[in-house]
Amino acid sequence: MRRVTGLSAVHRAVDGLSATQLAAGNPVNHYRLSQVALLSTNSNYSSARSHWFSNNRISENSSRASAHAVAGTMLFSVAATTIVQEVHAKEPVQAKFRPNDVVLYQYEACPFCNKVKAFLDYYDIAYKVIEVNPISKKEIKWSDYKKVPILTVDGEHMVDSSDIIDKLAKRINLNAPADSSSGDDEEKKWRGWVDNHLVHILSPNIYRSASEAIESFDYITSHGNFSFTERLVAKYAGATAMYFVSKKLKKKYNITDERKALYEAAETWVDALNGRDFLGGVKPNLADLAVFGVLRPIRYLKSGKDMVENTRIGNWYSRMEDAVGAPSRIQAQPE
Ligand SMILES: N[C@@H](CCC(=O)N[C@@H](CS)C(=O)NCC(=O)O)C(=O)O
Repeated sequence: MRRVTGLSAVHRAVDGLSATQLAAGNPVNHYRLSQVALLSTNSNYSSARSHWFSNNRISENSSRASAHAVAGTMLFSVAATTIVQEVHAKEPVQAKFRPNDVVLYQYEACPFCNKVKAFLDYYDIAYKVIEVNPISKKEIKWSDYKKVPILTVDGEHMVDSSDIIDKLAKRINLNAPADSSSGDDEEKKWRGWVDNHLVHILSPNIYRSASEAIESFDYITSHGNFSFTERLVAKYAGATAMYFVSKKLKKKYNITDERKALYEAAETWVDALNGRDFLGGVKPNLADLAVFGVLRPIRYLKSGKDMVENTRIGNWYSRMEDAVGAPSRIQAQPE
């Protein structure tokens, strides 16, 4: 696992937060900001104190009391630095493998799109986002494939989140021989579990009741690309429609109690970790990124909060938030 210093973690986190993201009040960013505040408190404290310490070293007249204070301060600084150094870090790609122009066509709250973003963020690959209007889909008129995510990488079109990630992994030379271990089958198995099981539990949970459906659509419409009227209509019409659709999905995927299914899935995942920090061991693998990615849009909705309160998944989720770090998203040029 790579370690980072407190200050570089703070800089990365702050750098990655654009003004719009901050203004949007994204709950994930709230979490990240509170972490940044915590980290920067420690870092500023230690650097301010070290400065103070060096000034005092110049003085010939430092008293015994101030020497004690300095010693205490240094101890604090060392302790603070040690805590900060436990941060799990991103895994930037070697410059020669880094793609130049990456554009993600997405819905902000779509679990498949968030799976791709978790990969891009963790590997620190800069990408532009085009938010697709789910009603007109005019942003993807050029494409025969009408779902999201769609990723264009230096002009190559990629579709379907798992295929996109496979292609990107190859492109950035992830599966270099030194990396391939007996863990590969396990990684594949759990990536399949995300696509074939975990994602199907999400909709029945976020649209479980009228109030949860409205909460979800409030999030979707405030983060998505909707016109003013569409936003008003979509919030209530969408919530009502999805409330009923989610009951159908429950039947289709044989789910009797959606919350129980979500908690069971979270516990199954923690069992799979088998005491490791990540399924990948000391750092996340593609299965960690997939589980994290699809859970990210629900984490701060009622269902996600319930999941963290009622299962053991919270510690792993926090480690993933640290490892994936701030978004590597960059501003798309206006057309
Ligand atoms: N298997 C695809 C599923 C993609 C998918 O179903 N995306 C949804 C959004 S979450 C979609 O675009 N649905 C069609 C629509 O909105 O019209 C993947 O993994 O990318």
